[in-house]
Amino acid sequence: MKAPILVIALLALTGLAPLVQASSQTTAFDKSFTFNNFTVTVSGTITVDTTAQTVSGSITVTVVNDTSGKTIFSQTTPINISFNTNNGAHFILEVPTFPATLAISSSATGGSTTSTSFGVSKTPDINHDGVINIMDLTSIAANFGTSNPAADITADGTVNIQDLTLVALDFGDPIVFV
Ligand SMILES: [Ca+2]
Repeated sequence: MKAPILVIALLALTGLAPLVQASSQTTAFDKSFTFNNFTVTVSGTITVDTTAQTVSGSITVTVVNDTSGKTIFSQTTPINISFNTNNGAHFILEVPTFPATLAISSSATGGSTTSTSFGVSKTPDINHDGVINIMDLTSIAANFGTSNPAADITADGTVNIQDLTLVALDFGDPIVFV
């Protein structure tokens, strides 16, 4: 007598499943950060598809010089990134500001809820070869304890464990040039 009940239960679950968790969800965001005398604003819309394993959408990055009040950078960039681990992608938005190239370390995660997170620093691609790898970790190590601004990517005045940790966190991540 249990079998029919099980069938009904399974049918009910099958009907509910698509409502509980869609594979593709879109989220909007608008966040501002203060870094190294700049105000950096990151806004846009991102869709995370956990079936296709893609992150897509567009992100607008605006950088204002806090001293002059002038907008020194403003650009909207399309995002199309594939991922094959976890429920989302981690990527770097590289912003061609002068004298330091800024980077926005970005995460977009799907699943039951879609979320984004961002953090601003100088670019962790210290030698500017388009990849974040052992060469960049070596640059941090070689300048450890100094005030070399190229390796002080957190801009706190000293090349230290925080810079090393940031490069390690961003290691191998795709770089999107905005
Ligand atoms: Ca590099």
